[in-house]
Order: sequence, then C-alpha cells, then structure tokens
Amino acid sequence: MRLDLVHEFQTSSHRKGHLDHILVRLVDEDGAVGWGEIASAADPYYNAENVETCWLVARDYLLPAVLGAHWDHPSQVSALWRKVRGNEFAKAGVDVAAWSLFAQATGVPLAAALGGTRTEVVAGVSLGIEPTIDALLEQVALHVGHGYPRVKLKIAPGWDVEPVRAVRAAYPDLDVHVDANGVYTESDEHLAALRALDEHRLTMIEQPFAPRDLLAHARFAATVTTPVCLDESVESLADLRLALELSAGRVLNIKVSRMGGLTAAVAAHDLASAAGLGVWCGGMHEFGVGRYANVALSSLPGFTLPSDVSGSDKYYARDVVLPPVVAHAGRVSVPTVAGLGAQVDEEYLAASTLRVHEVAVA
Ligand code: OSB
Ligand code: MG
Repeated sequence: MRLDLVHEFQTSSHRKGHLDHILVRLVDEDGAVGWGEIASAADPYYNAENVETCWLVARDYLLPAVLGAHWDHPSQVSALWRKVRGNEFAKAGVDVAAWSLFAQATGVPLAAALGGTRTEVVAGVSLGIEPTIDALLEQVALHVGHGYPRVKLKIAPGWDVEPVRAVRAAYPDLDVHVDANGVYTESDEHLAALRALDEHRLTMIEQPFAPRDLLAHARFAATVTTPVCLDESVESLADLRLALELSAGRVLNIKVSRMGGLTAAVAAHDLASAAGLGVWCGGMHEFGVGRYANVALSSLPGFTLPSDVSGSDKYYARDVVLPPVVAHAGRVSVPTVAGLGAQVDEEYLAASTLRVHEVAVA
C-alpha cells in the first residue's frame, strides 16, 4: 500500500515523497487476526532489500513456511524460516504479524507480551537533509515546538558541521544527534568533518561508516568523546557480539525491521543493555502497524534513550490505523488494549492498496 509523506525526506542516499510498504495479515484457525508491516524502502540503499525483494521472499518463502504451521508462541515463528538467509525486513513483517496475532488471541497488549514495563515512551524526531540551513532550522523549530525533546539530523559529506553548528547555536541545550547512514570513509577529509562534530555536545554519531566496517567504527570511536551509535552494522546477535568485542560503539539503535522482527529485537535489547550500551528503538518511517510495534518494543526497560517513534502525523496526513500514534509533549502512550493497540482502517487500506497476494490452507 502507498502513503504520501507530509514532508519530503532526504537522507544521504535518496529523497522520497511517498512510501510503499507491505502489510502482512495473518489469520489463525479461529479467525484471530495479526498485522505486521514490511517497512522496506523502495530502493536497496539502506540495506540490500527493496520492496520487490520483500514481496518475493514473503510470498515464495516466508508465507509458505508459516501457512498451516503449528506454534504456541511467536518466538517460535522465526524457526519456521531458519533456512532463509538475510531478508530481515521481509521476515520482520511476518514476525510482527505473528506477535500481534498472539497478543490479540491471548488478550494481552503487545508491549506486555514482549516484556515491556513502561506506560509511555519518549519520542525523538529524525530530520532529513534540507535544501538550506534555514529550512532545517524551520523543521527543528516545528518539532521542538511540538514538544519533542530530541532531534536527530541526517548528515552527509558537505552537510554536517554547518547544520550542526547552526542547530546547536539556536538550541544550546537540546538533545541533538546525527545519523550518517554509513556514507563516510576514513579519508582525511571525512575524518576531519566527523571529528569537528565532537565539540558540539552531540548525544551520539550514528553509523558514520559502511555497515560491514566495524573496524572503522572502533578506530573512530576511540578518538572522539561523542558516543558512536550503530544502526546498519547490526543485523544479528552475532553482529552485536562482534561490535561489543571490538568496542565499535557505545550506543545501539535497535530496529525491528533490521533485526528481522520482534523476537530478535528483544534479544538484541537484552544483550545490549546487559553489556551497558545506551539503547534506543529506531524506525523506518513505519506506517501505523509497524509504528505500534516500535512503541511496544520501546516499552522494554533497557530502552534508555528517546526512540524514533514520533507521532504518525510527523510523516502521514492520514495513517492506516485508528487511532494513529500520537505524541504529546514528545511522549507516546503505550497501548493497554489487547493486541497491537489499534485497528487497521480497512476502508482506507483498501483505497490505498496497490497489490494483494492471498494464500490459505487448502
Ligand atoms: O537510519 O534511522 C535511519 C529512515 C529510513 C532509513 C534509515 C533511517 C531512517 C530514519 C527514520 O531515521 C526514523 C523514523 O522512522 O522516524
Ligand atoms: Mg540510522
């Protein structure tokens, strides 16, 4: 299905005015329903997946593995596709659908099913690269005005020190961090720009180098006082263990999509918080289904830093769930109703649907 963005979003790699995500609906033999979302980008720039690879992998591998299978708890579902390598976003959508089906069928809120303890979570906003510094300052003012206590700025070579200096000058005490989405190298020029950020009291520098380059992160982290945060580098618990061994970062952004679902995201949370990392929940511009899953995950006690779980309205004029995710003064309440926490707006979903694939037990 497609939703239009209220404000174009540009990262170091691409610019977007609308997003196409895949919603996964699982129905059990009693008719209980669970929803998940495959929040892959249209292009393989954040990771190797794109919306079409997700469609194929879900259709040809994940759904056939799940269809008709018996399981008692959603943590058993990922074992059904254990032979399928990678494709974490596709897996995450099906895994979340299994978790929300379980929570719905057993009458517990998804957050409680995951072991969450918070009643509300602190939300930060992620701001894209803007055409000008003034346009960026306008975006910061808008979201700080809405009460968001933390602002993350996308950076790229040529759009780093200047925007950070401008935002810091206008907001001396704001919780600000930057996210490079892996586009810096260890060239003198890039390292000089990254090191120049160190004097601006940023909460963290997220994913400066390429996903597989944990050594570059470890080398850089040893030379700056600002904590380094890993995002794209950690797609599995093995990646996380290696990152810990190498001291590649003191902070971890945990994304449901990147980890391949809620089961793996909870395990990453447990390991990272036991290791003393700062931990927070990242996002992929999720529509309401994935956004509620992020809110539920963020209610776990180890998520000590603000999450990228801004209200639906930051991205979409109308979300596909009712009620949409709402932030008040930068906080989002964790739903206390059974299941995901909101209903999919079937009418709006039907009107926004681009393609449907349906399979059932014969
Ligand atoms: O690196 O965190 C990222 C969106 C698309 C691709 C990568 C990232 C992001 C975000 C989105 O920052 C944050 C959000 O969903 O609010
Ligand atoms: Mg990131």
